[in-house]
Amino acid sequence: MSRVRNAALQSKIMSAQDAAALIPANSTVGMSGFTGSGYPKTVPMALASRIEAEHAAGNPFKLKVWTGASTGPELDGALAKADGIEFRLPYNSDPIAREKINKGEMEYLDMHLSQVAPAAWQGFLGPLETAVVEVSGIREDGSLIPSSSIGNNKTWLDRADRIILEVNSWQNPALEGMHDIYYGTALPPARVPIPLTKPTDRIGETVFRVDPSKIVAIVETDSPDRNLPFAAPDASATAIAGHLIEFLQHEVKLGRLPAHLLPLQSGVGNVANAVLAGLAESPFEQLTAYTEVLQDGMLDLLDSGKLTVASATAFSLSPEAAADLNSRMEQFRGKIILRPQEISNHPEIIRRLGCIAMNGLIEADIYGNVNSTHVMGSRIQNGIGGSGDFARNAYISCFVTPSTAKGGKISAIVPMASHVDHITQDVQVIVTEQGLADLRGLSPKQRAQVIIANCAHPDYRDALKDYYDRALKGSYGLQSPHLLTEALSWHQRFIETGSMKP
Ligand code: 0RQ
Repeated sequence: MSRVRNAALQSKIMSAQDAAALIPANSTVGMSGFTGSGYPKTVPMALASRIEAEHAAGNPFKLKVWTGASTGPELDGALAKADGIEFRLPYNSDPIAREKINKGEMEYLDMHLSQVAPAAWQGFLGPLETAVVEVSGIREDGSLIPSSSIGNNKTWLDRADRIILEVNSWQNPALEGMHDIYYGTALPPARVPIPLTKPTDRIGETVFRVDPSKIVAIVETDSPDRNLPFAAPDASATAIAGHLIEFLQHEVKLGRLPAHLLPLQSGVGNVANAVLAGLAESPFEQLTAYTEVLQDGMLDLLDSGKLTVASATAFSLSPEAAADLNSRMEQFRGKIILRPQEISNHPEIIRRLGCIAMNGLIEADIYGNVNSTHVMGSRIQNGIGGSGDFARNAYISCFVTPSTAKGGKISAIVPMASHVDHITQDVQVIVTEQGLADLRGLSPKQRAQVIIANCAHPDYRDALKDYYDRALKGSYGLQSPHLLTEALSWHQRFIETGSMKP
């Protein structure tokens, strides 16, 4: 049976090629998709072919592409390969697009994920000509059943001049009812409190409302979300998880955290996923999550009953976990709520709920400034994603990382961060496999000592201590001592020699 249950809309069903032909050249497209789930799969591929043909004919054709977060190879990969993206926001992890950005061939605006929808409404991002959104079905009344991510879809559907829908029958119909689309956001001065006080609260509707006259095409698909597998937790990730869990247990013992903790937020990446695997082995029970993405580790926690409920905006699953979830969606229905990213990441709610934030990092400096995005200060890795939304507003903001990268050639703890996403005030706990630095209540110089002693790798610890000791003598000021001619020399050495080691 067709997933397009509205009789009038059935007349809009067409091929991906015909749908892609409706997208104006050199315009802005708002695509669905968040961390490899719920992104359109056939229209972007057809669009990429069209762009290649236009380029071959000598015609300029580049798009501004807005999404929820990262998508998949059929979207970012295909469009970037076709040189079809002039400007991209707000978060990317596609390797082809990353390369184009780092070669200066694509403009990339890396935004806090909670701020994208408001910025679109405020008009700061310019007009949105077309929305291309994957849904898992269209109901008889024309309302849309969301797919495996919500992201910015509500905003794209509301703001775009025209809408192209991909109705993906690969997605389990049991997704229906899992979503909570809040229609109460407004611009100041009409903004009101968001009535969400527990991760389990439902404050909206299970479907998207849409103006049917704006729907110009519907493409039926049957394609899996294509996400990358997670690396199995190694000894380093397991040690990081161990330190963090010991810290949380200690906080409970001191009465600074409730026995069932506070709603957990866990970021993207292998290390964050490993921490979740560690929680599955921990004595904690009846946990909750108010987070952005549900990774394999979150599903395992839900499965084991350790986690009672998880609120997020998207799944971010390995292919195996995605297939497993898809085959057992009913079992998870009462335990998962997917919301728009402006709600999953809303500072007001994160602060109210008191989330425990756990995110990855590229590097941290001895004062606890964190770089989550730029390798050697200039090469984008992924983007800030939701880490800033959570880090600034969390009850406790933790960052997790191996103490070295690239086989030990790079220290994740450096004298001065080569780029800063999270200022020292937003960073309360740093964990590496070496140990944990609890920075709460510490001044910059106190922080430096704890970070160097607890988090740095032994190969780099003495050099960091030496730098800090000399900075104490030679710095212009002694609040956050630095030797400016030397502060970024480790990065320069890596660029020149392939290693930060002297
Ligand atoms: O590179 O893939 O070439 O091997 O970064 O590193 O150690 O596997 O760690 O997967 O946990 O990712 C910060 C990137 C960590 C991620 C980051 C290289 C390393 C490897 C991955 P390779 P690991 P993870 C909510 C939260 C920002 C967004 C965020 C991230 C690759 O956590 O993108 O937190 N965070 N969102 O070699 C050079 C260093 C490096 C380095 C790591 N110091 N120098 N390369 N790498 N450290 C979710 C969303 O917002 C959607």
